[in-house]
Amino acid sequence: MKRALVTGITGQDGSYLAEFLLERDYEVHGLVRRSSLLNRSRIDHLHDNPRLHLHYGDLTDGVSLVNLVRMVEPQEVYNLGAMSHVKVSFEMPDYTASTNAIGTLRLLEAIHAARLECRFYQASTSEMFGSTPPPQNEESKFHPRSPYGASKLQAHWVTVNYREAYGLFGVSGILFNHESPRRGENFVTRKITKAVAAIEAGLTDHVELGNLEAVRDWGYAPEYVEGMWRMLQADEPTDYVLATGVGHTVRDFCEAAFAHAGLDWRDHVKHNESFERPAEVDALIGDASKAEAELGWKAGTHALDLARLMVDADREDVARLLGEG
Ligand code: NAP
Ligand code: G4F
Repeated sequence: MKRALVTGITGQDGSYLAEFLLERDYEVHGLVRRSSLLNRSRIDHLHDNPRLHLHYGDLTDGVSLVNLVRMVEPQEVYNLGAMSHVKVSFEMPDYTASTNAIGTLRLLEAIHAARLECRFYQASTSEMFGSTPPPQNEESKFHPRSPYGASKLQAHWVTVNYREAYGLFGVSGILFNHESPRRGENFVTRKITKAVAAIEAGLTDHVELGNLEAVRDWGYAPEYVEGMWRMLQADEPTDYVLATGVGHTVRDFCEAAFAHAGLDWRDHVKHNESFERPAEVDALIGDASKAEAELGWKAGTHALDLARLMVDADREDVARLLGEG
């Protein structure tokens, strides 16, 4: 039985990855942060699985990482934990760098110090490309536009460095935006689909958004976690882009989500400049041909289908809440 350690297991991707690994008979160890209220709703349904083990720790606490790596002795480590919100990273740059950049270094050093034969996945991001025009692939220039993007770029290079310096099987997965009904509620897709469901149910009449012109390449999170796993099963460690290859504006996503409920987005979307960023990433559209050729990975769900799928899931949530009321 393989043992995997997953940081960020309570997040969108961590929850899908935990499901995926448990289905493949892995023993899964997840790092969870202490909080005053339990924050595990995305993995509650896995709670009774005897192969799932949760441990307190934090990417800002090197000792917890050293102890955890020594205790678990994982064959695969997936470093998904991060302060993952681009706008918030402008408000918390120090914490963002400590968690995302130095946290990755702490984890890699814990693995190196334990002299473990273990494969390491780093959750890198298309935000590292920043202002480089699309299409972006593994060879494109990095030019991050936020403390988040810069922190992830440092983590990317640290992963490459441990691969080159110590022969670690370290992989940096450069993933473009991927969404799902489990997406955090303050990312734009989920904010929109949740608003559509609430407006349809008469709970509110509008949603406030920032820049509608940004272009993103939105894929479906469960497909992307399979791509992460495939990267760690490859013969050689290298870096891969995962993306759908199709770009849409935030406006397009709004239009599709509202239209799915028979609504016109222009009647319900208000502009609020406080949701704009000090520096925007205008367009991210990925070229995942390397992942397709070497891993047999290809995105199957595209943005506008995703908008409909997420609206349906949020409708069910609203119906359940109203039923309970
Ligand atoms: P997410 O839903 O925001 O989940 C982030 C996870 O990191 C949560 O489990 C969170 O714990 C944990 N975390 C935050 N700070 C931590 C710390 N100091 N120590 C330990 N854990 C910490 O993010 P996601 O969408 O699943 O993304 C997963 C990873 O992929 C992230 O690294 C993200 O930056 C990267 N990524 C995401 C996308 C995307 O489109 N989703 C694209 C490219 C890269 P709590 O639950 O306690 O907050
Ligand atoms: O949904 P977003 O916040 O995602 P963003 O900034 O692209 O970052 C996500 O994808 C990255 C991969 O490229 C990940 F690394 C990162 O962790 C995260 O998962 O914003 C998408 C776009 C932006 O251009 C933003 O300016 O939507 C625009 N937007 C417009 N109004 C808004 C809003 N974004 C948010 N969050 N909230 C708004 O009201």
